[in-house]
Amino acid sequence: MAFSGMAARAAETAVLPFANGERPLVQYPGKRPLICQTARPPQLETPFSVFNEGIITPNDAFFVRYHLANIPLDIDPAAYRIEVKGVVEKVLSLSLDELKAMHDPVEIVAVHQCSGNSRGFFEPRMGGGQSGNGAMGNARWKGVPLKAVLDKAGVKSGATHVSFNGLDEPALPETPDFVKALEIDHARDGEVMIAFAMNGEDLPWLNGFPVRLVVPGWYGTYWVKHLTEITVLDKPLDSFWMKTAYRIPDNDCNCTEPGKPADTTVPINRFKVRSFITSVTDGGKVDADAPLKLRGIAFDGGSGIKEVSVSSDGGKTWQPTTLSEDLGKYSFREWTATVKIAKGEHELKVRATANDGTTQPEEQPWNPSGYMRNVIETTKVVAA
Ligand SMILES: Nc1nc2c(c(=O)[nH]1)N[C@H]1C(S)=C(S)[C@@H](COP(=O)(O)O)O[C@H]1N2
Ligand SMILES: [Mo]
Repeated sequence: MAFSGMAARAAETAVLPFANGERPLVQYPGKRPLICQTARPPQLETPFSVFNEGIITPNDAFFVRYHLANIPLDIDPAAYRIEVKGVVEKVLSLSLDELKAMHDPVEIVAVHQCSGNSRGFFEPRMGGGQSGNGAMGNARWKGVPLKAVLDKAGVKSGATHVSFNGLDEPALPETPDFVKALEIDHARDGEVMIAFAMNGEDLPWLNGFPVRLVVPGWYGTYWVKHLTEITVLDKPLDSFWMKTAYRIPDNDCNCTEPGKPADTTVPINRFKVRSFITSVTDGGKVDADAPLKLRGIAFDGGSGIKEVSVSSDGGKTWQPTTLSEDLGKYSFREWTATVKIAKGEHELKVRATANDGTTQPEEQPWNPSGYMRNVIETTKVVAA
């Protein structure tokens, strides 16, 4: 199967709500027009209005992120193999059929989110993709538990980590290949999955066809696409993408003073709790003195959403919202509320609390890479 790798440029431009936020809309095969961050490799962001359409993000609207310019353009599913090697009893080379036959398929609804989702909102700004809030999505993933594959290979004692590599390769020899690792217990928790389907269809090409890793509750950097190599290790992975990139300050706020490097860092891990209003856009006009229905989404790193509150007076007072159907602790959770506001300008705010007791900060702590943004969001509206 071949993928053209070419995008058509849509007529419109998207404007993300921060300085230098103009982006072309581009349409790749299998995708609707999406916000283009970079073309080579493709880095596409979901227009935020998509999150108001439903709790599941459609495959053709799902965001795309790659690091290396040479993305796979030709994949033969019949010849595709996943190698399982390293500190194992038996090296495996699995075809897609063998993978699927290994275990009854499991399904999980889980949010996938780039570490740098919302980076463009940080003040002061930092380098890296200047994303709005669309480097995230929620899908129903179907696949085989990674544990079943590791058990089949037989993990030897002394194993500490498992690394994951996909088909994409650096264009230049000096660029390090994109390889990521999880600790062995995490890899064998039964939830980490080798997914072959998303929302009832094959994975879209740009989201990792034919198989990708799904690491529920963890930032997207671990969700390796076009997965072909699984290596069981007896020491941490020595890779640029683990030892230098995708690390966060090792302190309670995972933050530093702007411009100051962290004393010590750790690999990025679980999502911080977030929530958004999706039914009203910033700067929108609403009716004064009439019931205003609000709707939005919330999620966290896997404890599940306990409650979501909204404020229509800039955070002075808060009222509870109603949570809709629970699709599982890793999924977006829809919330709704009705507020009434007088004529004039108002700041709507939304704040989620997770079952683990964590909630969102009023001020966004800063970190040098612009990861893990989760400040209480503010949506300004004018009631007339
Ligand atoms: N093979 C491969 N897998 C990858 C990456 C990559 O560059 N190559 N990027 C990672 C990062 S940082 C993110 S945020 C997600 C993006 O997944 P998506 O393109 O399906 O949205 O893929 C992850 N898996
Ligand atoms: Mo990412």
